[in-house]
Amino acid sequence: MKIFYSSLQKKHVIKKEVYNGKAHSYNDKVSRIDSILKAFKIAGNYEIVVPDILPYDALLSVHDEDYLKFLESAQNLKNDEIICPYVFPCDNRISRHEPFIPKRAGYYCFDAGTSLMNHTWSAAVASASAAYSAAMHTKKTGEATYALCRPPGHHASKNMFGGYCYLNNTAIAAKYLVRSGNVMIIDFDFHHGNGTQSIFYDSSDIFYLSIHAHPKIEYPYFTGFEDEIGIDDGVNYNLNIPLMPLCSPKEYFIALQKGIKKAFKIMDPDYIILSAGFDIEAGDPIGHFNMSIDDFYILGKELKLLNKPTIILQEGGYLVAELGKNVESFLNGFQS
Ligand code: SP5
Ligand code: ZN
Repeated sequence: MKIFYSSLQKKHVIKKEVYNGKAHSYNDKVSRIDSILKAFKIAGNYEIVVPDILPYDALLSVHDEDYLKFLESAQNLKNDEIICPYVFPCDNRISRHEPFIPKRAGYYCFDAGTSLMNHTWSAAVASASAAYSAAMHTKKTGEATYALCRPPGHHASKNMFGGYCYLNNTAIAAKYLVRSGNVMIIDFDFHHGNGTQSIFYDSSDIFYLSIHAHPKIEYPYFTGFEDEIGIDDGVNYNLNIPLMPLCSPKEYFIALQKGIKKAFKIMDPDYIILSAGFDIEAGDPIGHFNMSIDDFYILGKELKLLNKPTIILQEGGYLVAELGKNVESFLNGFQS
């Protein structure tokens, strides 16, 4: 299988995230990439492809231009300088951003746990480029592809970053593919993909199915409830399946199959994009779904049975020591 990845993605390095008023070690560590690459190397049957930088129009197909310009402007930060938003314009969302100051970064952000540094832009663009190249390859050949997207994407909306996400890699790939057919996104990250949902909430050519921890208990808290079904043309093209933290893999697979069955009654897609979050792994520091390495093999196998051209995009997964093995087990199941 072809793996799309660029070493530029490693240059985004954030040390801390704020949670409950305290600084914790940042979960989206660079070592996540090393863990995944190491597992591919050991397995031997993966070919790493460095993506070309995607066209700017691909970014504009999802994100607002002023938001992109803002992210890009963080390139001017000094080494070791970060922007960590902490004031958010909730009642009255006016940017007042001429001249833009870092203290107003909350205009383009929804959580205080995600920061910017000078290489965030180039790393995020490289990550989105991996997704875009993977989508191009799958479209051309029908072969399944995997993009090692880091930073991840599914929390980023058209004009806000958060949840370690800046550019919505899945949405960018979906916008590219939808020009030649219907797209179903299946998001199995532990957290609800609020960004992806909002981008396609009124669309009927891109179906969003997400199975995730219940937002009444887990991040992102405000979205991911069952009653969020889409609006306008998009009604019934958004399907959220929230599960209780600590649910068993058995319950997880039953819920997933139910969701897939329901989704396929509404749309028979030409492409599937997997927002593949491995923070459903047992022992993940911020995810609590208890999936074992063998469960990931089964998950890969079940998704393969849908028998569609599939693009697999990395989202979360923070148990660095096991992450690579779990990703490889999933891809192995997918190719079985
Ligand atoms: C892509 C993705 O998986 N993003 C997840 C973002 C979750 N951010 C909030 C996590 C808060 C967890 N804090 C735990 C600190 C105690 N060790
Ligand atoms: Zn997650």
